[in-house]
Amino acid sequence: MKRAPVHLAWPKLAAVPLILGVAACSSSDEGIDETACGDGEKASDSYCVEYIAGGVMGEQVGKNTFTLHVSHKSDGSAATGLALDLEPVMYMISGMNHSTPDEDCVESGSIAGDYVCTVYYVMASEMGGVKMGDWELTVSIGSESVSFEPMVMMAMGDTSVAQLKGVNDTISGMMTDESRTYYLFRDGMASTDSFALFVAARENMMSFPSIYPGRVLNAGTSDELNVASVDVEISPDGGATWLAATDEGNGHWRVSGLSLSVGVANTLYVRLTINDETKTTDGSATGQDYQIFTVTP
Ligand SMILES: [Cu+2]
Repeated sequence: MKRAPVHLAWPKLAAVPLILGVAACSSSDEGIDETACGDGEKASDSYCVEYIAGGVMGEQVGKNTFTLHVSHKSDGSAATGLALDLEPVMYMISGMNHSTPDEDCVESGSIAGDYVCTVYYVMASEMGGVKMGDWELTVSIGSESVSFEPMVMMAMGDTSVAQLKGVNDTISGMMTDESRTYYLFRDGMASTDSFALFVAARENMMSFPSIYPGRVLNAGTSDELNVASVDVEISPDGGATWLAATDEGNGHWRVSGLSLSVGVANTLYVRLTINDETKTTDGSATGQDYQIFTVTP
């Protein structure tokens, strides 16, 4: 057997400092360099950001509350008093990229550097094993930002989100006008007495503002809608009686006085009326003018 030439089997003397240089660099990435962030943290110029999922199930379609822990890259200390801005975008396989509603982040009153954030996902990363696209969640801190790639699962069990559509309430579509879409998200767990919703609308593919009286949608465009009145109503008895939900601010609505059965799936009808137009499931005037939620207190 022929021996390999020495210069191929062993590094030349001149290559040794280069190899040592690489080795020194990788050891600094493992903790000696104090300006690096830890495993699983995302780094911006000044900060390290850790994403702490809100539940063991990870992210799902519907309401997701999670924590971002922010520390100073320079010394690892908790970074307090920051304003964090969220921008979720789904890059669809189909090419139809879009955002989803969110409520940004609120600084924790108990743990320094923790910020509690809420995103309402309208779509799963994959459905029934078929990939729909990839979510990217960009967190901006001043002029700096980091991005996470949450895997959003389909929701199981109780209804997490449903849509209703405008009838004469339309926005400009790619070809023709289309019904404005409203999203009704289950807002936390129901009790036997009360059930809460977060209501948002789609202004365009990248803007999903919450809905409450005084909100102006698509301001300054031909699609502008001044939301003067909002009625969110819930029927626990198949539409025989309707209970008005209370406006809790910023798109949060809660109905009380329900008598739901604990531990079993109850059926609630949910109706949305804006400026005296009741939204329907298909945007037609004769369409079903409520959505059905399965709720297990
Ligand atoms: Cu999507």
